[in-house]
Amino acid sequence: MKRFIVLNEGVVRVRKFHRRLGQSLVATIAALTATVAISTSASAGTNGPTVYDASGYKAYGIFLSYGDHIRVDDVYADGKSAVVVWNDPHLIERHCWDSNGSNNGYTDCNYNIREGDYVDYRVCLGDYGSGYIYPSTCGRSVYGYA
Ligand SMILES: [Ca+2]
Ligand SMILES: [Ca+2]
Repeated sequence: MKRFIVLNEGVVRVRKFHRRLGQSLVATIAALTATVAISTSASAGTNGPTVYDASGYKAYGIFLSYGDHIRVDDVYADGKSAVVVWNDPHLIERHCWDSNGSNNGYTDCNYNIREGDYVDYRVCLGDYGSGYIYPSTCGRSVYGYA
């Protein structure tokens, strides 16, 4: 406002200033809108909780919104692998397996999911070779937002 008063000396300068002010306001609003849009989608990203298989101690998984990672960890030596079963927003079932043995750290699956998309997932036990997942071993479904 102070700057406006200082520039309010000649009509031409004021007009120029108004034009510039208009442009900068448009630019500012555009920038603010972009910021809001970015922060909205960024804040929409929400990690999901850690989930366990039905037994509660043989496998666990998690969804991390930053970078769209799903982690799965086989923590029980029983010849079965751990697998996070998740659905993308098109309800296509996808799998993230820890098939390299138990108790040796999680396996990270790196996806690229559209910002704000809903991801629901659960962790189960299965046979990686055949791809068979034992339905009764699946824990509860939870969700996060990419
Ligand atoms: Ca296992
Ligand atoms: Ca493993």
